[in-house]
Amino acid sequence: MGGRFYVTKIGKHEMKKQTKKTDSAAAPGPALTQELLESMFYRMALARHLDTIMARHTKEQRFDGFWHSGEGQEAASIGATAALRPDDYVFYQGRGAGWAIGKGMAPAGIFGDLLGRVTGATGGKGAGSPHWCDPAIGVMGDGATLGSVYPVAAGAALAAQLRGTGQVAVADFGDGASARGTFHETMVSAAAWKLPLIYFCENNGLIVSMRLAEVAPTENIADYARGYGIPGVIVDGQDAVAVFRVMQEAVDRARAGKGPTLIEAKVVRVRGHYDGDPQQYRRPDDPDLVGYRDPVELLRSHLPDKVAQSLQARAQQEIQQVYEAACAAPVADLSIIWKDVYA
Ligand SMILES: Cc1ncc(C[n+]2csc(CCOP(=O)(O)OP(=O)(O)O)c2C)c(N)n1
Repeated sequence: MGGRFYVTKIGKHEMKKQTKKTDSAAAPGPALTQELLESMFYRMALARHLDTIMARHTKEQRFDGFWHSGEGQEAASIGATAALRPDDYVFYQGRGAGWAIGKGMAPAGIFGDLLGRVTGATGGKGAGSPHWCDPAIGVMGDGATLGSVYPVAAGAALAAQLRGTGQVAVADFGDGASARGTFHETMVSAAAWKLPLIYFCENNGLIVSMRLAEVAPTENIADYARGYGIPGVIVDGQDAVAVFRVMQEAVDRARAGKGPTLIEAKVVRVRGHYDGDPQQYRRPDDPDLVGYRDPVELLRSHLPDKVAQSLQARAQQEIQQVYEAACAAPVADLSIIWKDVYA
């Protein structure tokens, strides 16, 4: 780690800031090669199969929580994470497991936490609720309190900026969570300090049973960016390659010290808010559902049939095995709730 330091003031704290980029800071993000497309497809298939199994599990077994399906929204998380380096941070409120799997997290830790088993990434603490994490690869966890991701992601981005590591932080959120004060408050500072922070909105137009259009002053979340002087980009969130490309541009901008970008991926929530949601507020001929394009099929079109088939079969097998192993693993002892508690 090279680089000269100068001291800057952030509030009352004096902090050392690097003036030169380090070797790791200069490292570019991944290019869209055939190998990367295959890896994206495999990860998307893992996320989809995990979702399918959780839907079945929720229906057939006793599940101590809610499964918030991400089916249909996988192109957003898989496309976005594919443009990141392993040491970049993701903080998400996303549905399903696409952000964690896209970043490279093993499904065993995810299932272990979901089912409250000792094999979970947090030793089973996340039972029923997606609180898994893997800080070693920048999977910083899911914020169950909407709006909690922005300040912590901004903090990670500030730390990366001060250390001069070239890392970026991503704050993923739903359209409903853009109404939180923390969204706007952090954007002021992130834009002013040119933090390497990417705001990533998965806009499915639904806030539980409410339509965004009923409660928001703007149709596009990306419009908010203009007020803070940062780029706001809208992308087809069903298309992982399109998402990858806009994310790559935002990442390059952030690493170059040019500050945040707000990306809005227009996505479709295929299932209920949670599995078991009777969805009385939604008809099967909802325009969203009628015009739905499956992100798995869209990504498949970039690969030879045989390759896609084999990757999908492997992913299905891996998820099934990991699920069975989690079901067979010991249930976590309640005393773990006192572990890793700092105050
Ligand atoms: C501060 C806060 N308020 C309310 C909730 C309850 N809640 C959980 S998800 C949700 C809707 C979120 O909608 P959106 O942000 O659009 O994400 P989506 O569920 O569509 O993915 C609400 C209101 C919460 N978790 N946190």
